[in-house]
Amino acid sequence: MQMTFRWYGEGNDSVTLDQIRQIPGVEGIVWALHDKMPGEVWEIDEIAQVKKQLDKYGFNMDVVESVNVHDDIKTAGPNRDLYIENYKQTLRNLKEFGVKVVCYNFMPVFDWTRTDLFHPVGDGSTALFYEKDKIVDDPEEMAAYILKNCEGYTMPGWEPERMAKLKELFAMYKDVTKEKLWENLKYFLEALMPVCHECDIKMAIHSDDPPWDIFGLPRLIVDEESVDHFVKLVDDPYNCLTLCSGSLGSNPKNNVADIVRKHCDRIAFAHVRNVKHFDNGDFSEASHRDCDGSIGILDIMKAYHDCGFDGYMRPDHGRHIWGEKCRPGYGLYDRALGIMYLLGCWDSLEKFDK
Ligand code: DNO
Repeated sequence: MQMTFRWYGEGNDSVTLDQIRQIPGVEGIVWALHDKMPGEVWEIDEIAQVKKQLDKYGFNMDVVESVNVHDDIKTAGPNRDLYIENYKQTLRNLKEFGVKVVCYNFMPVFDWTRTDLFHPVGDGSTALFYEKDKIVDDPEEMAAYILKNCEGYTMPGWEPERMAKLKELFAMYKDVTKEKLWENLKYFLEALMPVCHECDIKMAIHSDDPPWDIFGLPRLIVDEESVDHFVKLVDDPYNCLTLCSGSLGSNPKNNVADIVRKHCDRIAFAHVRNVKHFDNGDFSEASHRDCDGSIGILDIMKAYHDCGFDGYMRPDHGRHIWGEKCRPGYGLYDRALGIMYLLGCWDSLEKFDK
């Protein structure tokens, strides 16, 4: 297992590479060109700039999160083949810098969704929170809330340019049923696989967050059955998963450790975080410590270890602690504590659980 840390880029993150270097065990930076709109080619000189920044601190750039997928690809729109060609070119350009894994998602319109980005946890810290009853029928209100409360940062998937066209986006998805979305995903991946082989880059789909339909939009990667379906849909070692414990784990019926055991060979990238469930279906994000949430972080870490997981891992969203001002879920302090917890589990397993 190789530990990594997500960083949004110079001038786009409250956290610096110099700080990340001081967290024990971080080998790679999970990065992206965040000013690129879905569908645009990532150019060599743009990637080279990030490489230069990371080289200075000795970090690798093996994992990209995310190269976002254009809505025309998700909806089989008129320009999907053009955007797929652009995606292939981006993969070829990333290969020049040794990138090994590209994380992406296939969620319609929105990326991850929460109703409160700074919800008091009770100990003076705040965390991302999902109140089920708030996600009913007004996506515009949700988008306005997210744009207003993201501390001035652009949240991937919630780009103001896209949110301004929400009605058009919803219209594009009007006839996209779950079956159609699966078909469009298959078409996209089948087109990419030869290039993935050529470039030795794994495509790693992120689990849908939350793992159920929202605002009437279908979501695919939501439970064990859908993960089974996904790996068979395009049965290729380069068609992989970014298995996000917190996303899948938001549904109390999902046993994430079981999914890890079943599909470990297809997990290229592991996001590990904890979630606390409430009886009414709401959930709050929690510290990475097992007993602070409901999803069994220790079981998950043991499952990865038992399977000999040799992919990339990162702590996921943290709480906002010690008064830190940062991107929602992406401060320094709680994610650094998260890493220490995950590495503590891993080191113990390595030593005592051979
Ligand atoms: C949330 C992230 C997601 C993820 C994308 C991948 O914090 O895990 O936004 O990066 O869904 O495309």
